[in-house]
Amino acid sequence: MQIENIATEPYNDQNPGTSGLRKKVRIFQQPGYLENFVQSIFDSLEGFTGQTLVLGGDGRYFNRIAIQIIIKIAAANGFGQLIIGQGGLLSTPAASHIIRKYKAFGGLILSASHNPGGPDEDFGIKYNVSNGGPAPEKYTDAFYQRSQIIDSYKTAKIDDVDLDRIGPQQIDELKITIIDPVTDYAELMQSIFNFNLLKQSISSGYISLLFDAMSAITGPYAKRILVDMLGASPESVINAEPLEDFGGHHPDPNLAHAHELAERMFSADAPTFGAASDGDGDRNMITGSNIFVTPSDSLAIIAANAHLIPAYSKGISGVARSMPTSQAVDRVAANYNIPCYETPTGWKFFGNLLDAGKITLCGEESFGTGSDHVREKDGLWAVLFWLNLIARKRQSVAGIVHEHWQKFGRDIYCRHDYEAVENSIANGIVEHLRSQLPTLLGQSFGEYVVKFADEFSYEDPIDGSTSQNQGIRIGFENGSRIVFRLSGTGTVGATLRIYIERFEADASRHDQDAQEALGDLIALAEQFCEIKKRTGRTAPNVTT
Ligand code: VG1
Ligand code: CO
Repeated sequence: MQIENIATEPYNDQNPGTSGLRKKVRIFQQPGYLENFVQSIFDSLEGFTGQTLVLGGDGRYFNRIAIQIIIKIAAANGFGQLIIGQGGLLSTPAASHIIRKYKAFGGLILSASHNPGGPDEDFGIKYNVSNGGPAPEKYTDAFYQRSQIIDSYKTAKIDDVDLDRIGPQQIDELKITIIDPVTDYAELMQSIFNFNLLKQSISSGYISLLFDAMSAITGPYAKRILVDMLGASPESVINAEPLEDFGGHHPDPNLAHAHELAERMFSADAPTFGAASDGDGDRNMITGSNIFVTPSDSLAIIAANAHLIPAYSKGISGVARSMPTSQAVDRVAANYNIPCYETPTGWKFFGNLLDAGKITLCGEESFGTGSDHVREKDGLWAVLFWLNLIARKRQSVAGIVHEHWQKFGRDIYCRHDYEAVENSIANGIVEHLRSQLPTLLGQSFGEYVVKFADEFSYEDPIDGSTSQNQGIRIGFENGSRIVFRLSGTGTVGATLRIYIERFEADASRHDQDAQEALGDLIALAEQFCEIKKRTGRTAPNVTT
């Protein structure tokens, strides 16, 4: 194999965010841009000579081109085997599973997840380590450091690889194995859930379902698992064909973006269960006939009922949630007497807890839920979990949710996103919030008395690593909270996220609309951050 050393100039913006490096496609298309970042990753790693690298993406625009580039760089850097999903496709949770199952050294996942795709939209790349999870910050920091001084990358002079022919191919000392992207993952799901019970519940008509793949990666996974294996009708999976531009939509599973699903689920002849996933298949939105389950509630309900699912029948060791996720799961943990960890936003912070067996389940308010079966959040896993729960409990989604609130109370919750805010304004807002923190303690705002006001920092209980500035929190004596954070996944300006929650114990008040029930806290949030005042906007871009 002939290897070339290509001279290159560093780019100064290759700092990975919450979940890998995300930029506009046109930025990735600059000469050497992708090459520099991939070589910076390999330069920061040790011991991979002859080892296996997993490679796949969500199929968005630039995926196939990027994969051919990466194959050549990986070959030149001495990997022994590349395992690649057919057509260059792998969902994020499937990639995590394949890294673990085939004991790979790591993997590169090409995705900008819920961000739109296409020539004028977003692309992304993320490195996952040998446990199958996103590289922790000490790795991503090293990649960035290296990218700032890189002066050459290595590439192998080999032909493009046929990504569509399943099976092994040998190129000199490098083995390339193209695998079906779905098979291993489907087997894993079958080992976790009661597929026989699900088949019966679907064929008898007890469960009718609708899954929106949003023209993204989960289409082939949902068709194989829900239709072929569990017997759902082919029409129950919509937008099932992965498209390079996701049909021009945001592949983001929420009521605003999954509107086709939302309309059906809130109509008179709604199916019993509806769900959607995102661009790379790690997020999930759960709905039932005329009900939407917030991701924070979904995590709590999953934790409370895990013993009903075959893989978790012996119980769960503990749970974790990201800081802005509601405290609903904390109540379940306290009730079951198991630990509950609070981590910064991003799945990379769950890896150590999962590896150490401290937690079995974890989740985020941003439509992410998962367990120790992989080291990523997993959209279809959450869908199957809910289906298994409905079948096992013989209850509707609404029935399950209301029963949960009866027992634990309801943490009424919402998130407001202000997208593409000018960076200077966004930074000004953060500075303004920061400046108020020292004086807020003990102050009263109507019925709300400030109990704590700080910037969240985290010390990993397993390796002792610390992460600062992970969001501004204002907590009140009655358990309510307002959290402010800037997004680390956007590609245009800054996105301010405002997370608001209040606990309601009184079951007669559980049916309130969240925006109304949180009205006074929403107003208080504006008083603290002044986003409307400073931007002239009148409403958030997205409310979830
Ligand atoms: C967002 C979510 C975060 C999630 C991340 C990656 O990050 O808030 O909870 O882990 O996206 O999800 P941020 O920094 O924009 O708030 V995915 O499905 O886009 O990889
Ligand atoms: Co995603």
